[in-house]
Amino acid sequence: MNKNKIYIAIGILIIVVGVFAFMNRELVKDKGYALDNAEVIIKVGDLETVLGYENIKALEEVDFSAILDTSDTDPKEHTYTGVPLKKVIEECGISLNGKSKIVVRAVDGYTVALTVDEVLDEDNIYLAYGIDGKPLKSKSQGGSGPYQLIVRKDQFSQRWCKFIVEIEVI
Ligand SMILES: Nc1nc2c(c(=O)[nH]1)N[C@H]1C(S)=C(S)[C@@H](COP(=O)(O)O)O[C@H]1N2
Ligand SMILES: [Mo]
Repeated sequence: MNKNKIYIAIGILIIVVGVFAFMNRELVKDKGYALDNAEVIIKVGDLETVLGYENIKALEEVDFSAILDTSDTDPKEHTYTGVPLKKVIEECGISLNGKSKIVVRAVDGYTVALTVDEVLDEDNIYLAYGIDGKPLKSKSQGGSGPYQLIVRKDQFSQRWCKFIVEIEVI
């Protein structure tokens, strides 16, 4: 048996193990931060724009307070991080002029409809990706993100659409 062949085989094995270790490191990083490949589809007619976390974060990031009140928890104020929903729509070159509603859809089929007036209202409707200084985790990680609609004026949080996948302007 040629000794060189053994060395070459060992060398290849070391490289393969190294590559897998590197890939795994990337996966582990994703687990801690769901936002890395979090995308939202913005739809108007046949036109679809896909926005990633970097596109959204760059719009007009703000921290704001909102009171989460669910059927099985007492009202609790949180600090959310996100961007006004109207900025997200504008970013896609969509004008709300003459439109009738904005429909927000989630991965579990949950759907929330908003009027144009509500979306244009100051300081009410946000696309959030952070809560109390931490990223919103995805559904599979036990969170309400990576994106959640926050309607500050909605007293019982029932329109705070979790796990958003698509926003359609109609
Ligand atoms: N995608 C999705 N979003 C949702 C819901 C849901 O079932 N699915 N429930 C709503 C309701 S009724 C409440 S009170 C808030 C908070 O829900 P939580 O109790 O799961 O935090 O999310 C809202 N958004
Ligand atoms: Mo609820």
